Amino acid sequence: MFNKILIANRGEIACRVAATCKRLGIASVAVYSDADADAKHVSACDEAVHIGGATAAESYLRVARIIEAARATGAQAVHPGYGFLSENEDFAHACEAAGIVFIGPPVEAIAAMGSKAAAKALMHAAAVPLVPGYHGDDQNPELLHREADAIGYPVLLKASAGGGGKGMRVVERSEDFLAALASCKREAASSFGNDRVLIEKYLTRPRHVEVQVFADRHGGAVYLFDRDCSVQRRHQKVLEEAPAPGLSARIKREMGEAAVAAARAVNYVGAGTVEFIMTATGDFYFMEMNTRLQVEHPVTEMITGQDLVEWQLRVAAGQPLPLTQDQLKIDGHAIEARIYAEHPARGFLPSTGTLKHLRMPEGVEFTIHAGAGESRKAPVRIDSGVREGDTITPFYDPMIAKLIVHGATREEALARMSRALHACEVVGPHTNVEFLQRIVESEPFATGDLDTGLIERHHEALFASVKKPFKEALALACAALLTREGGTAHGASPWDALSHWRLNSGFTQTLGWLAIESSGETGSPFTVAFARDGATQTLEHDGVREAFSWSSGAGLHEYRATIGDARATGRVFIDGDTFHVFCLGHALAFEWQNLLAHAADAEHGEGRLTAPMPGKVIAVLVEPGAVVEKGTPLIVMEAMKMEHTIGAPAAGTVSEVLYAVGDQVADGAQLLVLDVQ
Ligand code: MV4
Repeated sequence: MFNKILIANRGEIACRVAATCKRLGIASVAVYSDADADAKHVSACDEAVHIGGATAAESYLRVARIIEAARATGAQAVHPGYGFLSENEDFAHACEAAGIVFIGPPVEAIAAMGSKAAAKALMHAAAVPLVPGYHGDDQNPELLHREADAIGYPVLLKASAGGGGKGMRVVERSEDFLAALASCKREAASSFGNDRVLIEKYLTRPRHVEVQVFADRHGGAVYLFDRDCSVQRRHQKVLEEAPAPGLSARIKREMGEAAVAAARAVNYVGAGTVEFIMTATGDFYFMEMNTRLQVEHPVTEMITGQDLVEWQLRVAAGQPLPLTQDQLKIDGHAIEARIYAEHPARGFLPSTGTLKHLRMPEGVEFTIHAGAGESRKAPVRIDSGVREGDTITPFYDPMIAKLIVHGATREEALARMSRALHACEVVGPHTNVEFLQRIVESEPFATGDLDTGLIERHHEALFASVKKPFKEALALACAALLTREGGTAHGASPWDALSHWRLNSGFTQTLGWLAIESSGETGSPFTVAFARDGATQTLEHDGVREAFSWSSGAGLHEYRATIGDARATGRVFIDGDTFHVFCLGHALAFEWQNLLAHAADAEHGEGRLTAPMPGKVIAVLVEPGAVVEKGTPLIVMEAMKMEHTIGAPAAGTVSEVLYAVGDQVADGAQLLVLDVQ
C-alpha cells in the first residue's frame, strides 16, 4: 500500500479521499488554488501545495504543475477525484511517465470509453445490450438518413465525442432528418472538435440506472449493484439512490453481469460506472461508462458497507479486490441529495457568497472516525467541502454538501431524507434545499415512479408556493429582536433603561418588518405591535392581537415562542437587518425595518426633530447638553396607543428640549434642537 498520495482535486471529494487516507494511515497531499488557500480540503490533508490561480485552468487542470507537486512531496500515487483531470488521458499518461500511480483505470480504458461510437462497437462485441441504432464509421448523410428511416422515428442523434447530454438532437420525422443532422454535426464540431455522430432509437420516459463496477489487476471484476439517478435537471443529477427501486432480482443480476462484461471488454481496472438507459418494462441498454469514482458513490457505500475509496487505493496498489461477488450483499436503501448554492427562482443560476450560517442535520461527517461501515450504522451522512464562514465562489461547482441517508427500506430512507432536508439551515447563498424537499415529498418520487422527465413533468407542483408557518416564524423573529433590543446589542443605552423602567406601567412597541420570499422578493412593509402590561404580553399582527411569550433556548440562536395557541421552537440567525428563521422544518426570512433609524433618516441633516403624528410625550431620554450618536433614542411619543421612538438623525449635541413628559404635541411639532457635528 502507498504511504503518501496526492489528491488532485478540491471540495467534498478531496475531503472524502483524505478521510479514507487518514483511516488507513496514508499521508495525503492537497493541492490548492489562490481561491482555496483556506479551504476545508487543505486542512483535511497532511500537506498542501499551491498550484496557481483561482480558475480551474490556472490550477486544478494544470497537468505538469500537479505532477511536479506529487514529485516534490514524494507522493507515490495521485487520486484525481471526479471532474477536473479524472478522465483526462493526458494526465493519466503523464502520471505513468513520471512513475506515479494514477488512481484510476488504464489510459487505454479511458480512451476506449471516450468515443461513444467506438465504445458501442466494443460493447456490441461483448454482447452488452445496445439501443437499436447505427454507430458506424461511414458518416455519409444519405446513408445516415437511410439508417434513421430503418430504425424508425423518433430517433436521437448523438455526438460521438459528446457526453452528459451535450450534442443531442431528437428527430421526429424523416423529412426533418438532414437539417437536424447538419445542426448536430455543427454543434459537435464546435463543442468537441469532432463531428462524428451516431443514431439511436429515441426512448421516451427512460430511467437512468447505473451499475458500480470494480476490477483489479488480477482478473477480478465485480459489480456493487445499481443506482437510480433518473431525477435530473438539464443532465445534472439531483437525487440518486441505491438500489434502483422496483427491479426484479433477474434484471438486477443481468444488468450487473452486463456491466462487468462491459468493464472486462476494455480491460478495466479500478472503480467504474456503467450507465444504462432503462424502459418502463425493464429493458436496459448500455449508454456510456464513466471511468472514475462518481459523485453519487456514497449511496453504494451505504448499502454495501464498503469504502470505495479504500477499494480504489487497494486496487491501484496492486492488491486484489477486497470481496468476491458472492460476498457482496445489499443492506437496506440509501438516497443522496445534492445541496447546491443555486437560485431555483432564477433558473437555478449558481448563487455565490459567504456561508454566514451553515447547519446540517445531525449525522456523521465522513471522517477518520466514520468509514463506510460506520456511516451505514449512522443513518445520515454528510459529505461537504465547505464550513460555515467559507465562500461559494464563481470559480468552481457550487455544491455545498451531499446529504446521504440510509434506511432499512426505501420508505424509511425517504422519511429520513425528508427530515434531514428540513434540518438544513443555510444563510448566505440561495440553495435548492426547498426544491429537494418538494421532490422528495412528491407523489412520483415517493412511489418510486422515476424517469428522467420527472422534474419537467411535475414542474408546476415542484415550483408552486408552499404554505409556511408564517405566524410562528414571525413570533420567533420578534422574540429575537426583542431579546436583542432588551439588552446586549445596545449595551447600556437609554433604550435598555426604557424597557425595564416601563415594565409594569404597560406600553406598546411597534416593530416594522418586511417578509422576504424564498424567491428573494420582498413583500410590503407591515408592523407588529408588541404590548406589555404587567405580566401580560401580546403581539398584534394584521389586526389580530394574541397572547405572546418567548424565551431564549439552550442553543445558539435558539428561541421558543408561543403566539395564541401556536408554539414554535426555532433558530433565528440575524444577518444585518435580515432575520433568518428556521422553524418547523421551514426557512423564512424577515427584514427588520428600523423605524427609529427611518424616522431619523427622514429628518436627516436638518438638526430638528419633529413629531411624526399628534400624540403625547411619554419619555424624554436626553437633557440639554447631551452628546448623542446617530440613532440614539431621544424622545418617546405615544399616539393611538402605540409607541414611537424618535432617534437622533445624526451625531451631535442636544441644545434644547422643547417638551416634557406628559405634554401633548401636534403633528410636525419640533420636539428638540440638535446641533449636528
Ligand atoms: C437517450 C435518451 C433517449 N433515447 N438515448 C442523455 C445523456 C446521455 N447520458 C444519454 N441521454 C439520453 N439518451 C436514447 N436512445 C434520453 C437521454 C436522456 C437522459 C438520459 C439519462 C438521464 C437523463 C436524461 C435526460 C434527458 C435525456
